[in-house]
Amino acid sequence: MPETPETNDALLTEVSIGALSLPNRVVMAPLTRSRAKQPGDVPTALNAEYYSQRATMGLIVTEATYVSPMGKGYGMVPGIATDEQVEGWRLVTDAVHAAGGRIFLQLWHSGRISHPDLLPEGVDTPVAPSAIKAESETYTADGRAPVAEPRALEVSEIPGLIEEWRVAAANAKRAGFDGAEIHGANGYLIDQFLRDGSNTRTDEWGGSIEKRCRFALEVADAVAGEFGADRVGFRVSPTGDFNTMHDSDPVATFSHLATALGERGLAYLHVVEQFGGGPTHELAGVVPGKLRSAFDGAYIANGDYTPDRARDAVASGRADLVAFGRPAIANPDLVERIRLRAPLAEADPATFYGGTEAGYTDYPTLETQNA
Ligand code: 8OZ
Repeated sequence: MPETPETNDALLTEVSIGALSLPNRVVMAPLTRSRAKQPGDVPTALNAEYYSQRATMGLIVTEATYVSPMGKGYGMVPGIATDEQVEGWRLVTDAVHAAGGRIFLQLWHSGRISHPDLLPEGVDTPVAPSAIKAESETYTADGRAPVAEPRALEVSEIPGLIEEWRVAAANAKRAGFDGAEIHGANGYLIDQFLRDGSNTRTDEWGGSIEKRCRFALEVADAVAGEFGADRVGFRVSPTGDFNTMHDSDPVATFSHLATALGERGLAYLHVVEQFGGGPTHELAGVVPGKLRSAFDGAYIANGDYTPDRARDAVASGRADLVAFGRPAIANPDLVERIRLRAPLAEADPATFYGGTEAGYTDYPTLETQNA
């Protein structure tokens, strides 16, 4: 009998990561869509519909979700800090589970990537390891705006910040998530501590690689304390320059971090190998292999992957799973299209951030498109 496509597709084999058994290796990448209910930054039934439409993907990682109002980096993004937000997320987890899926909440603090209009009443200045402004733009209800200059965190404030991540993880558990992904990528607070372009501290939270990794590892311990390490993942972008990020030695910095996260028994390391459409770092070809061998757990690759490149990465052992961003926006039935080797629809950037169902829940499946 001829082999059917699915029997030889490396992306469509089962895999265990940490405490979870997944039916395939296709991950929905975390994607900011800025459609939470205002005021309050609360997830709604529309968000539940969007995620549940995508429940055939082996694992869904939600959009970046702030752990505290000081960590809100863009307009209309959701949080996991209030009871109303927990109840909103409960709609999402119930809908995804009813559709047979699994979903992790991405826990996030944007640090210096923020703006006075996004911060709590009376606060004008975002926080960061060091008072170094990024050359980035954010968006508020009034449109695009440069991010503010941050102030450097006092040593005395840092334990309270880690506690916010722990509370957020407890809230995520209460909301019914299967686990949490810690956002340590793309130039937000954790990444600002990790890399020496944004962390110039000379106390116990900066300087050596060990000290720059301390914040990330204490957050990982706090989140793992709530969910169990085998339900926690961690996302990094070692060679990404988004949000004015730079490190003098990404191999050393991120190998140290990956080893330490592996020792803690985290379920997976999620690596942004290439930022969508961005420039390629001179070490982009080297770092993934180093991190894959440093980390004792599953490796999720991300960054401009097509199904063919993803199959190749899994079949060759370079990755255990692959996370898709833009293809997951435009193809709710991405897994079925991979199975059939059908063409993928293109996502429309005009509807990435903000708005309602247009460009959000109205992308057709092969079945609805041909009906
Ligand atoms: C682009 C626009 C808005 C948010 C990230 C949270 O890079 C983001 C993000 C990116 O992780």
